[in-house]
Amino acid sequence: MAKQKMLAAEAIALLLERKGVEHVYGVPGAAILPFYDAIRELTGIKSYVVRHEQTGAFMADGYSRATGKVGVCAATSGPGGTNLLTGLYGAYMDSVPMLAFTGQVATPLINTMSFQEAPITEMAKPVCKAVYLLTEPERAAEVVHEAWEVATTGRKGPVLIDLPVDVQKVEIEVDLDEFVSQPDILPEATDEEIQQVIRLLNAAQKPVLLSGGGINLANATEELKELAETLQVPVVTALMGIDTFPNDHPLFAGRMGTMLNTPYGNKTILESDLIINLGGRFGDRSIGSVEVFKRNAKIVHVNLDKKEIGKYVETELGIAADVKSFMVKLAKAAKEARDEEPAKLDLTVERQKHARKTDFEDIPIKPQRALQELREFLDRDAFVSHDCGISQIWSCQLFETYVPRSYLITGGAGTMGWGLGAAMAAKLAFPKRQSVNVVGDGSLGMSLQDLATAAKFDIPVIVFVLNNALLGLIRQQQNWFYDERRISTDLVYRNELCDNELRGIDFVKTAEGMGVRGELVTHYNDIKPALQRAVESGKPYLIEVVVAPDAICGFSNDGSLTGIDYKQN
Ligand SMILES: Cc1ncc(C[n+]2csc(CCOP(=O)(O)OP(=O)(O)O)c2C)c(N)n1
Ligand SMILES: [Mg+2]
Repeated sequence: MAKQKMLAAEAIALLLERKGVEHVYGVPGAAILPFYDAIRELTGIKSYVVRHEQTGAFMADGYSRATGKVGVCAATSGPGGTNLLTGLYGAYMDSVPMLAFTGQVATPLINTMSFQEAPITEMAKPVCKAVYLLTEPERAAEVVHEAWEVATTGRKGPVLIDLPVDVQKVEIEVDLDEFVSQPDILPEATDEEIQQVIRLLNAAQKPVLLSGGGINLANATEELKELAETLQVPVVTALMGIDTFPNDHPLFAGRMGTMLNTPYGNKTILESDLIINLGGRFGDRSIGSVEVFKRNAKIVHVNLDKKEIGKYVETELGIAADVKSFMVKLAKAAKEARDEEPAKLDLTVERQKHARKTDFEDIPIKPQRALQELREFLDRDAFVSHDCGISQIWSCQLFETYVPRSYLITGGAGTMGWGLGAAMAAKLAFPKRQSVNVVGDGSLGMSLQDLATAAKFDIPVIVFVLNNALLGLIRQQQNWFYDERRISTDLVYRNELCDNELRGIDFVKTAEGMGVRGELVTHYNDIKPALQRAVESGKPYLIEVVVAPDAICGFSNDGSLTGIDYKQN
């Protein structure tokens, strides 16, 4: 097609639509209005106004994690943009491809401390894969195209594009056909590397595959299953790989971590003599003390980003390559190298033998029991999103997953307030699947305003609040590591309108004030009926579960994989 005349903002909006963008999440302001106007006038992209830009970024992030596509958020200049920063940081930590558009003051006002001017590209740079300040209007489409390529190729990540308001309004001539994405060509493991892995596997008594977040990012869960079944080797998942392998598969051994673990997952790692890390990064919260984790085991580390290899853990063999093609090649080479099929391994009985207890009958309800009821009720492919806290840790210890990209979690950042936005975006992308935000009361306090977004756009998410009226995780740390010296972790308060000893905020009343139905649950037998009503309503729904404030979560108290008392419940 020939060049056409349009505003720079129009070129951006049209190009986003061509690239398949369906939604923009954000809050407009004067400096980003040309962008919003073009979205409205020229595209079928649906704009969701949120009640805090941070939620917009969390929605873009959650959309991307759930779909594998690029989530897009937008904000105005100054505080609008700075409100996106936590969201960008969380996406960067977990290598999530997303685009953030910010308005900027008019070019002549930049660097004059003018109204709502913030140096957003400089502020966002350390937490983005790339940042752009659009100064030449005729490059608008080119810059967006480049940003898209950067976000989606190699190790993925968020990209911010700052758009001065005057630049958005300049008429340019552009041919949008020039900006078509090309397939990403990734480095592949060499034949020699594959043979080295085969030799290490042959020499090992107890090899294990450790699955990280890169397996989801590479859409390689089928290849992982194929590889594990070919080798008949146990699979342990790291935090970001939690939903990369069906948790009822005979080869599933569990989860590894200092907090976010299952007993059998850690045991399998600690007894292994060869750990093949597939697309993970040996996060410190996963491995804890390197000496305890590594012992005498040999390590193979496959990661697209060679900066990750050998960063914390000494590695016998580091392979900077695409994990998907690596697994395909390794499975093929393993089949060729052997004379007979390996014996079939079934870890189901062992896994169940080591499982943590969940069927508590205490009142107030133990969080473990609440999560058991939730898992039993939900469909296998339901989305569950998380914030940060002891509720999140319990979920990571107990809540089984079966379907890739269904377990949404802010892994590297651990951001309170993240899960509601993520759950809403997943539900928008997959309206037929259930979508639940499992959230603590403290964390919901950081996203609460966006229940109004769920109500306004009629997004039938379920908000499952585990209310212990505490910053529970921090309280447990005060109890354990600071001799019970408690400060600023109690969320209860009293006055003539509010006297909820075990609840702090009355979330049911609060939700109803925003047009979201709510129910209070104090007995575990009432959880499933409440969930049933939530699903049948077809509306956003909040279930406030009052949980025991003194329930203790077993996680590492010395920072190592062995420093865990699994009986502590
Ligand atoms: C934005 C943010 N601020 C502070 C923290 C530190 N932090 C981690 S967990 C936690 C308590 C969370 O409380 P709640 O959501 O009620 O969960 P609980 O631990 O009680 O289950 C805090 C304050 C954080 N992770 N994120
Ligand atoms: Mg709490």
